[in-house]
Amino acid sequence: MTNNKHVLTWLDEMVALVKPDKVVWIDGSEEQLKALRDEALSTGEMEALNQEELPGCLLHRTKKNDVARVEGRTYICTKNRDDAAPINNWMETSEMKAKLTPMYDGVMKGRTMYVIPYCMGPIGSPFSKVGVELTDSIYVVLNMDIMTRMGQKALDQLGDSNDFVRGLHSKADVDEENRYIVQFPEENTIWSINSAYGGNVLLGKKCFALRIASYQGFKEGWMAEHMLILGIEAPNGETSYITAAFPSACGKTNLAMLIPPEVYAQQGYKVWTVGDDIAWMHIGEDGRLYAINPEAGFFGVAPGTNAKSNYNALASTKKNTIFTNVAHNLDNNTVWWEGLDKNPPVNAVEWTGNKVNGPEYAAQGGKLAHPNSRFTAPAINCPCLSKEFDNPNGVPVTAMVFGGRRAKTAPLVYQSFDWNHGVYVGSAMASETTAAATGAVGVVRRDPMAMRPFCGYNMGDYFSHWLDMGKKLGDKAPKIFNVNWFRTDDEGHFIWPGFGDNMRVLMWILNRCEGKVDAVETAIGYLPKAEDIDVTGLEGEGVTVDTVKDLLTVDSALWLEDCKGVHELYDQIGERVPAELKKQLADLEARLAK
Ligand code: GTP
Ligand code: SPV
Ligand code: MN
Repeated sequence: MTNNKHVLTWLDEMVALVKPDKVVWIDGSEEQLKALRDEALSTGEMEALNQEELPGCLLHRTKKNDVARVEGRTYICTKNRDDAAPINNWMETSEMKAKLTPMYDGVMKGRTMYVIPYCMGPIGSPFSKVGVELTDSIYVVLNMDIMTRMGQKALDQLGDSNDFVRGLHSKADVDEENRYIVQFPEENTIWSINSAYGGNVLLGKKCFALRIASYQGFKEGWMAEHMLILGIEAPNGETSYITAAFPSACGKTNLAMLIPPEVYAQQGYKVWTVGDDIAWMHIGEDGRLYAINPEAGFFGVAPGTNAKSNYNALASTKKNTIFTNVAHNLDNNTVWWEGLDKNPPVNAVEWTGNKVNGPEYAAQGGKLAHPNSRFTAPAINCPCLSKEFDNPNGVPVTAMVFGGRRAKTAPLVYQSFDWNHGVYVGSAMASETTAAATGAVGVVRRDPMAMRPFCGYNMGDYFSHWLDMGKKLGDKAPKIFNVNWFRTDDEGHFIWPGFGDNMRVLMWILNRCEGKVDAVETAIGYLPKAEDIDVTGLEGEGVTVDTVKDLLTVDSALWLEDCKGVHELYDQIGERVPAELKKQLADLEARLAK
């Protein structure tokens, strides 16, 4: 399929290491994919679902010990410690290779190795980059087919170039004690072993498009961010684009596909999805920042997805989708998860593979689907997919938004004073942890720019890179905002209705960017006047201007306490934290103390 000697030489080396019985090049043809699906069905790796209701859809269950990213076993390996540590797990490059090489030695004996050439970003885009993933998992091949532009076209894009990411994955024994997800950014290389789940093994996604790409962006002057990209089309036909960074399972897919509330739909506003998880951003010829989505599909959280909360996401999963760790509804051979509807199937197989009576099981507090169960859906299925999805130049970014789950501190929305202050706001992000990674759920942790698990180099250098990008962009830089959909009342209920209604906040953001609306200058940034967030149509849900006022309150004592957490983070990152950000923090504390 290729004469690229860099690819072939590396492949020979890896084959000699893992010693597969057979090597199969993935060309991306439907014929080859069909044969692989049939094979996975025959071995039970996949189950076919109701082909009338869910044509082309498959169900997969992972091992119980392999259901999420494993941050504790994810490493960034560089020659020098300070180039990756201390936020990342670090090990010196050759030391890690020496540790893993015996684990890979002969690991594919008796197995087939699939060679997957794939392209992150539209084929033909100057901003796209190619990777090759070697894997012993058909599940990986079928998911990569949905998530990336895969096969011969990726090799054509690469040509003779040596600029490709070398990914080696083996599920091995799916042994969690020997699970490693390792990035070598200085060598464009990823080694993943002993997992067969999502972000650990679909190497184009977090491993390449964020960890390796963030380092490439640092070296080459662009940005790889954990951000959705959406367009809001005004009644006059003009579309403005917003990118937003929220930590895992904090609402990117939902926001990217939101359905405008009646008050905006009536006027002719439309929302278009460009991406739901990752944005690669470059400065364009006109000096503005342009974003592409490097992915071709959505690896979305299933629980909570329903026709009301996210119609577009649900619609995206109706054909050619792979479901992982959801419940199997045996009554009609479809799938179910918590929050799809209120009726768990009576005749069900829960996500670990046991037959259960759904309603009884749920009544006892059992979860039929794993909280981090996911769908892998082709982007082309999405009813609101932007017509710019394949635009090789990307879309111009008007506003950037940061956000997380904060029960108390952060207001519904505020705007940073300027780019550098906005970088501070991103660096100070914190969120309650979710099921997207293994470990405790609901603990507040600092997650700068939602990149804590995904930054492929020193976080201090990463902050400097953000500040540098702002210098280059000058007055063409996007405006930076912070949002929080997750404030709770005294009973722990979310106060803001969220989902589609988040558009009300996005409209304030765009109005600010267009200079159409005033704001109140406060210690933390510019806050909206409550009446400038349109709540028309929310009366039924008890949301009024007073609710918005409540959501916009800022408790200085809580904020000063929170600043301590930022100090701790900066201390932990150490000397590479830019002086500018330390000054921003000191200035904020001074304003709050007044
Ligand atoms: P990753 O794929 O892990 O990066 O997650 P994500 O950021 O795309 O999050 P997603 O949109 O899948 O949402 C995760 C969870 O947050 C789901 O359970 C949603 O129902 C919930 N959620 C999303 N948006 C909102 C919102 O506006 N309000 C509330 N209360 N919950 C939300
Ligand atoms: C996330 O955790 O941010 C995800 C899912 O998007 S995974 O691909 O597993 O990283
Ligand atoms: Mn994500």
